[in-house]
Amino acid sequence: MRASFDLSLYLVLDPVQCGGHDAALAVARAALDGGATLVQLRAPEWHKRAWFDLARELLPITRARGVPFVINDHVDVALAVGADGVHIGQRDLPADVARRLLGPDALIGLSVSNLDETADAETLAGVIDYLGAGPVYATPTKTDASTPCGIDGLAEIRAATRFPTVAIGGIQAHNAAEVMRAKPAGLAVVSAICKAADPREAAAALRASIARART
Ligand code: TZP
Repeated sequence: MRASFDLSLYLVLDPVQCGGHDAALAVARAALDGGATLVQLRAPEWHKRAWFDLARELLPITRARGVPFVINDHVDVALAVGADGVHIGQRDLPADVARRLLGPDALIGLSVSNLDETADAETLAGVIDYLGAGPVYATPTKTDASTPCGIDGLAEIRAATRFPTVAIGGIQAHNAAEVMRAKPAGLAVVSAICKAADPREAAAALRASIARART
C-alpha cells in the first residue's frame, strides 16, 4: 500500500546550499524537528555516488520521524537506497516508466509549471500521487526554471487538477501566507530552510504561517 503523505511543509534538501554532506544531515534533522512533513533530496551539482551516500544516511533519519523521503529525478538512486519514491520533472523519465520501475507502493510527484502540463498530468491517475507547481516566483535556486506562474497561476493549476499540489519557487517566510492564499496542499522550499541560520526555527516559522493560513 502507498504510504500516506503530508505535503504541508516539503523540504527540498540541497546539500550544496546546506554546506555539504554533514551539514545537509544536520539541516534535515533540524527541519524535521521544526515540522517538515516530507523530505526530497535534490543535488543538481553532485555526481551520483554522492547522492547515494547522502541518501543512504538520510533515509533512517526520515524513517525515525515517519516522514516520507523521495529522490529528485534519479529512480536508480531511489531504488538503491530504498527511498519512499521520486519527484520527477517534465524532462526526466516518463511518470509511467518511473511507476513501473518503482512499483505500486512508491510515492511519485511530478513538476508542472502551466495549465498544459497540468492537463497532461490529469491523465496520470494511478501513476502519480501529487504535483509540484511552480516556480511561483523567480528564484536563484533554479535559474533554468520555467516562467513563474505567480499566485494566480498557482490557483489555476490547483483548480485544474485532482492531485494534491505543493507550491514551489521563491517561497520564503515573508511570502508564505500570500502563497497559501492559492490554497495549495503545502509549500516546498529549498533556500528558506537550507540557507537559514537556524533551519529548525525557519521550518517552525513556515509551519506556523501555513497553520495560520488554513484557519
Ligand atoms: N523547482 C521549481 S523552483 C525550484 C525547483 C526545484 C527551486 C526552489 O528553490 P527556492 O530556494 O525554494 O526558491
